[in-house]
Amino acid sequence: SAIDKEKRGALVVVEGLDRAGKSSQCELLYKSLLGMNYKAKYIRFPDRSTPIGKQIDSYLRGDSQLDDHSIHLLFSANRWEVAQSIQKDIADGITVIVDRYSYSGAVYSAAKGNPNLSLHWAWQPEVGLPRPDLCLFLSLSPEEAAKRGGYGVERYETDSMQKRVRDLFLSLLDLPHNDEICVIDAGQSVDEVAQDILEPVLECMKNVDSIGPLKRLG
Ligand code: NYM
Ligand code: MG
Repeated sequence: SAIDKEKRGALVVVEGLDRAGKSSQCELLYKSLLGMNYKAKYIRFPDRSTPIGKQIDSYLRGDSQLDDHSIHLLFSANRWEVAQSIQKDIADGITVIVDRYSYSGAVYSAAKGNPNLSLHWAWQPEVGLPRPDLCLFLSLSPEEAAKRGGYGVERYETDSMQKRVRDLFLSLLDLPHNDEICVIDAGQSVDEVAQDILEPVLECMKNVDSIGPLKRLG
């Protein structure tokens, strides 16, 4: 049977620029896994429902101003507040699909160009969080992104910011310890992208035993 009580779940993160199609693809992946009788959950960051998430939401909408470091740490705290429940779900055999994670956290803050907020600084609060077994980066060229209609009205949704975010995302892919990152061409049709995502996810779920227990971000 697809459900194996011995097996832990997999921690699968979907990352990418705004408009790359992350949320639609997470939804499709979640439904596919349930349809195959796997135990799965779909969560997203920022989780705007918690008190910290409400502060983040207000900041993103432009209703409040915060120091770049403060908002950065709130985004990270918003992950730490569910870290234990993620670990529990994984141990209970549930595959957890995460829409944005520490990679967004580090690159969006570093992309602001604050000279006191480097990518290195931005990564530090993420150290120790559950480490994804697989990170799918939905890669979209700036040209393809531009075809997908206008941005929303939130902070960071500008061409110059997205370009810097894209460059920083790509630089993260080069890091030697990031071998769990898989680049997906998000410029394809919805079905093609879904297929390209499902394959490595099923492979990862099959192999979690050989990966061993859930690791932590270093
Ligand atoms: N964002 C998201 C960050 O700046 N840091 C983070 O840690 C996370 C998780 O929030 N433009 C930014 C990226 C997005 C914005 O996310 C809202 P979404 O997925 O569009 O709701
Ligand atoms: Mg967005």
